[in-house]
Amino acid sequence: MAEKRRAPIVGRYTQEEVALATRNSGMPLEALRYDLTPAGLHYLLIHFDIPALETASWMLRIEGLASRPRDFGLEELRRMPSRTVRMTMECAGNGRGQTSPRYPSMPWMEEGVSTAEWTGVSLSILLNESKIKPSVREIVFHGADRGFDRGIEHSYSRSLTPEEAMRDDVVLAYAMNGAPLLPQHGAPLRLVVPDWYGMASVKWLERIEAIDGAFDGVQQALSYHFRSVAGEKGMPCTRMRVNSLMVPPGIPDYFGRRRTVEAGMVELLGRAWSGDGEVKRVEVAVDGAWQDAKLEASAGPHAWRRWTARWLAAKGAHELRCRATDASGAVQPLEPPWDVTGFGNNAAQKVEVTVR
Ligand SMILES: Nc1nc2c(c(=O)[nH]1)N[C@H]1C(S)=C(S)[C@@H](COP(=O)(O)O)O[C@H]1N2
Ligand SMILES: [Mo]
Repeated sequence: MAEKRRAPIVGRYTQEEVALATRNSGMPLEALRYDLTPAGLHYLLIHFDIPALETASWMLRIEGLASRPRDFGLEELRRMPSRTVRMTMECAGNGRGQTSPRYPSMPWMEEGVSTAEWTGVSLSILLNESKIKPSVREIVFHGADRGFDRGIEHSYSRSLTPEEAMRDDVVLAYAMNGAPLLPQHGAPLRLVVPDWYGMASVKWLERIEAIDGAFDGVQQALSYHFRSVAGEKGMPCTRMRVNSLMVPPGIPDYFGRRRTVEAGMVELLGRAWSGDGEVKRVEVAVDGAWQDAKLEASAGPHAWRRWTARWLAAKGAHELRCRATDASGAVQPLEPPWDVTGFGNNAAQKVEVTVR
């Protein structure tokens, strides 16, 4: 594949980045207060166009190395045993807009994350029914949306190993937060892969293909790799790195978003998550002095965890930060980890505050 990689940018955002940022949308940080992000506040990342799919005529095809390849309609899927997973999903490019030099793409600051309950059929049920052959090495999920990236035309498609695909909580979802899936989130059916960065959760699913090799599609083999220099093969993005955010306290300035807070006791509130084991610790720093925050009970194995901290705010300018540690021992860095494409930036959030 002749890849046309875009040149890195330092400084102001380009018109193309602003256009991507208005088409897609982040979760406003004040929505961190909800356990479940209301559907209209859930972040969105749509590479091409939302495809025009008619639920009545839509079918999901399972094909490739399967002894019983076949099609499923939505009504049939709805009649099968259902499963609901509560899952925090974060875009692998979240935080890219804060790296420098940065890769020209969706310039997320930190709002490319949300939590929803997805209801549908366990993928394993369909894979068992279609009798996937033992020689299968990858399961490919083909979306109906199509376009160009880096000069190559393709449909949005991603793959998983059979081992990942057979996890019970990997679901083909037709509902979100108890309501029918919305067009922008992948209706009539999408894949959801808990613990992984969002790119794995293919929307507008049309076809599932079992293959005996490694899938070489653009979104699998070229995009979504950690690379320290352009051109190298890199390491695929998979599970979400440990991360956390706080609801910025006080009231914002309209244009610069800087916060104004009243002096006195301030209750800080946030969420922490990781795709690599439970969140074990959250710390908050005021002007660089770290203290443990209070972690609330787990909200499920794939969902963010609520935390709170009390801050006796004294008059003046202050910098607030938070950072989480997960069960694997990973802790958020203070500076963005380097990646050419700006993936996996889990650097501790910074909130500038004026206390009056
Ligand atoms: N078919 C298809 N699936 C897709 C995408 C897409 O553009 N097309 N974007 C992916 C990316 S990069 C992310 S982060 C999540 C975002 O899901 P959401 O828009 O429902 O929040 O969907 C993933 N699935
Ligand atoms: Mo993403």
